Amino acid sequence: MTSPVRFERHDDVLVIISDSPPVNALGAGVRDGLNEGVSQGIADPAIKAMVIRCDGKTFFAGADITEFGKPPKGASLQDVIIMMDSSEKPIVAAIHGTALGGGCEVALACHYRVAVPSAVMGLPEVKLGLLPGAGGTQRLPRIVGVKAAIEMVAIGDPIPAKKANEVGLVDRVVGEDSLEADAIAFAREIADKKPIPRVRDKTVAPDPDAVEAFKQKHGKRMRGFDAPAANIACVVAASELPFDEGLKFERTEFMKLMSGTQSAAQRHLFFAERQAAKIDDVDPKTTQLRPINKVGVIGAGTMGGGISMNFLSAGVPVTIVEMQQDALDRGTGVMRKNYEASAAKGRIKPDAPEKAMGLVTPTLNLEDLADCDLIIEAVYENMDVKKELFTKLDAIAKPGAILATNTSYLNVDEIAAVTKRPEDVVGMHFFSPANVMRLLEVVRGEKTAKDVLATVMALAKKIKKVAVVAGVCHGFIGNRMLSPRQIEANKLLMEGATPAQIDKVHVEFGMPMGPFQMADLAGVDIGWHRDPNRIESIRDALAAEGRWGQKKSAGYYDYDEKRNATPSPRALEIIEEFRAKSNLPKREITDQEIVERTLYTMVNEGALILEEGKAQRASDIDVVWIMGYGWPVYRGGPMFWAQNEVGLKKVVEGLEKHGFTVAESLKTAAESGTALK
Ligand code: T1G
Repeated sequence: MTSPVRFERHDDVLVIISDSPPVNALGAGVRDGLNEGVSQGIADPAIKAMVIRCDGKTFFAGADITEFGKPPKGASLQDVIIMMDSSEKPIVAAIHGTALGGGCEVALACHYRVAVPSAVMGLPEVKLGLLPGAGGTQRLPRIVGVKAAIEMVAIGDPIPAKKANEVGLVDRVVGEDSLEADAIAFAREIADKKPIPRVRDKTVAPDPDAVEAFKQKHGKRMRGFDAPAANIACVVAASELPFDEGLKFERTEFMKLMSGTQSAAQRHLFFAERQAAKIDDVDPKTTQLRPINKVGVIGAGTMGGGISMNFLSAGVPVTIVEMQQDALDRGTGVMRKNYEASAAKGRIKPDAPEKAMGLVTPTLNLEDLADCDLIIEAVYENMDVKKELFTKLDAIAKPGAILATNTSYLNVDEIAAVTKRPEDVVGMHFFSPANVMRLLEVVRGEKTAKDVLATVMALAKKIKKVAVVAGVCHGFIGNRMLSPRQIEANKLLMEGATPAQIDKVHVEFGMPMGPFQMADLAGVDIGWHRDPNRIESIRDALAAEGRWGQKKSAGYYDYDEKRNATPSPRALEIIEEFRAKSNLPKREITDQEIVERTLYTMVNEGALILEEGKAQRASDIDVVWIMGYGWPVYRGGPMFWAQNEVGLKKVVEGLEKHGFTVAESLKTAAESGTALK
């Protein structure tokens, strides 16, 4: 098999080129090729310097993640890097695209680095539950210092070439279109410079204050993760240990993470997120997408405004429709305020709010949507209301316009059936706040056309959403699994558990909040029948007493003016009063029972969803729950967690112990030791 790495001699400079699409991942072939190329350059007396670069869209974007967990093949990245580092002839890294992870470490092992302006460099291993395993945690701080290094490795975001040049990570920013020529010229410039600069020869001063400050600032987002602390420990080691001992420390910490469940979960998510974008029976390469140059959004409330912002931020004009002028003004006002708040925090450019709002056309007339390529409704969650609206849209929208509903639960086929164009109807279920949450459930109706699906999936990527295709069923994927969790949580209250106990189990598990904290946030009165005399559940009893959650400073919990929650004696009284009426015996509930009844039941529902074909694959379900509900990334999603952390046999036993009917596919998978697909 031909090597993905070739060598080209330019007089006294040897250029070593990797051509391994899609991202020049440092797989065995690339490592062997690098090894061979550098060895040749060192051995060849005519060669005075070397340049390493990549063809395609990027410099090495890291180790080949698909190789992890498999028997190692070819030269190890560590060995290649040691050989590069020790070379008596200078090596120049010529960087474009995304020099990430092992790619950045290869660049750090070079003696010089040049980059095009659009290049970025980073060590994102922490996002995979890992740390740079080829010297990155030891070399990076020796260039940029402890403070900057911790930011880069413990958060994992890349930095642009200009910034890299400012902090010394890149020696020169060269021409965007003349990387190779400029890198060769640079190599000639430095070929005879002595001593050859080796990052390993530098030292880095300890900076305990920076370490402490980082932990203070980012402690919350690091909660539950193993990798961030390990990355920080390695950077600290770089400031305290000689280089080779620091390398050993890094290796030990790397192997600990690599063998843990968290990294397996985070690597699973990396591929799951990309897999979710693929529709098994729709080939994006042969499917002509519909052009989406103008979007219509009906409803300027929280959802409609948030949905609109996604398109406006991507530069797509939006016509936003409301029934009343004051609602329209309020909606666009909230959008402007959100943009201005982001600009004030430096999250977007100062002129971004004006640019985005300049693309909005507010109107009270549905007819103004006639020229839109995609119309998304975010009106009241009621089937009659939606049907009436889609009947009107069918008459107004131009031929070929995609008609999307943002419904969270309702039957998309039923909505499509009122139109003469069911093939143009699709569900686009955004998650609140719609301009923040990355998940988009794309609900595929029975008649939804393939080009409509492909168009919406491509559009999702453009507006930076992670789209997952769901089939038509009550609650699609995410909310359908939320349902058994809520039912069991409510039953557990009736049997003696408290909101605080149940929520604590979920928060300690890694969820951002538990079921009752979520109810108070969303509103205890959401979906309530509004009859204070009709008390059929604990929720009714709370709502009847005006305990509607955070917005009323009282729900399942009491809230102070800063919305800090404390267990509520009154809520516990209400629960006890209602419970007593049911004659249900009150008993001690264990945390394990709460896990089994609220989380195992979610997995069971996920198995049913797969059986019914309402999700394409188990990993899609994981993506939904991580991106839409805050399932802890380091547990890989409900289906991954059940299979890899708990074990399906244990899940089935737990469900049967509490009398649940176990999904056939779950039982079969548990018995046969296979995975849910
Ligand atoms: N290994 C294997 N495959 C990879 C890959 C990688 N590192 N990166 C991307 N791919 C695949 C991806 O699955 C997809 O495949 C295709 O390439 C295009 O990716 C020792 C241990 C580089 C910014 O974490 O961040 O180095 O779906 O859709 O949007 O210290 O890919 O087409 O079949 O994402 O243009 C560290 C991970 C690894 C970088 C490009 N490196 N990659 O984004 O394309 S660990 C990373 C990315 C490591 C060392 C440690 C992005 C990208 P398919 P894509 P993109």
